[in-house]
Amino acid sequence: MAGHIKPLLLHAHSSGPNPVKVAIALEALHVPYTVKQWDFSDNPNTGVKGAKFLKVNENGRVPAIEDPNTGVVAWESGACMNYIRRVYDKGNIIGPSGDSAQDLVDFEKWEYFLLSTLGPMMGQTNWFKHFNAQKNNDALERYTAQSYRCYDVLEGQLKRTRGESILPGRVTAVDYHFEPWIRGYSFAGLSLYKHPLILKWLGLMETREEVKEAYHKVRG
Ligand SMILES: N[C@@H](CCC(=O)N[C@@H](CS)C(=O)NCC(=O)O)C(=O)O
Repeated sequence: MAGHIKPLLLHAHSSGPNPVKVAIALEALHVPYTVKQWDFSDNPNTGVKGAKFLKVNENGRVPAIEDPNTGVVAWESGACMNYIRRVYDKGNIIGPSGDSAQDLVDFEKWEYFLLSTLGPMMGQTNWFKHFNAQKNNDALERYTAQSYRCYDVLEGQLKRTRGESILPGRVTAVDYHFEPWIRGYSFAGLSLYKHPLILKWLGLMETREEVKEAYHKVRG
């Protein structure tokens, strides 16, 4: 199938977590793609807040994808992931492993939990730990505590599979959503000492071919 597909263009950044999850999904489905790296500046030619990139994503964030096979442009990692699944995962390799109404809701609720809660809490933890111009311990403590709260929720879910995958059955796109965020735990100043199943799950994810190849292509 991959032989008939023109490579998608994945707009990315060399260290941000969100583009990697899209690359992992493309790797898992053997969909060809090329990576274009951007920086976080407003440089008109190289930055995500510059005129060139804003024509692709007016929100000035990566990832974004352009698909020459369909003409579709997508941004927001959740929209990119779901587009890729709808168009390129006809055999349901990375989607929900069951098809009951509960299976579909379970898949979406874990996607949305990462997109709306765990990712943003860790993102703010990173911001107040590394980038905010003034030290703000209250904010750092608040987002650190919220990140750990999310880790507790994830640890509880992983008990259902003894840390093999977030949803019972097999690894899915849900695991791909979480992987780059959880992998960045120590950069955020967090520890996995109290979350042994998350640590086990992360170790398993790191051994997977689609994960290794995605990091190789996006981060070099
Ligand atoms: N909700 C967005 C978040 C995208 C996002 O914040 N991406 C980061 C890189 S991982 C970015 O482009 N940051 C640029 C900036 O903060 O200026 C998604 O899931 O795609």
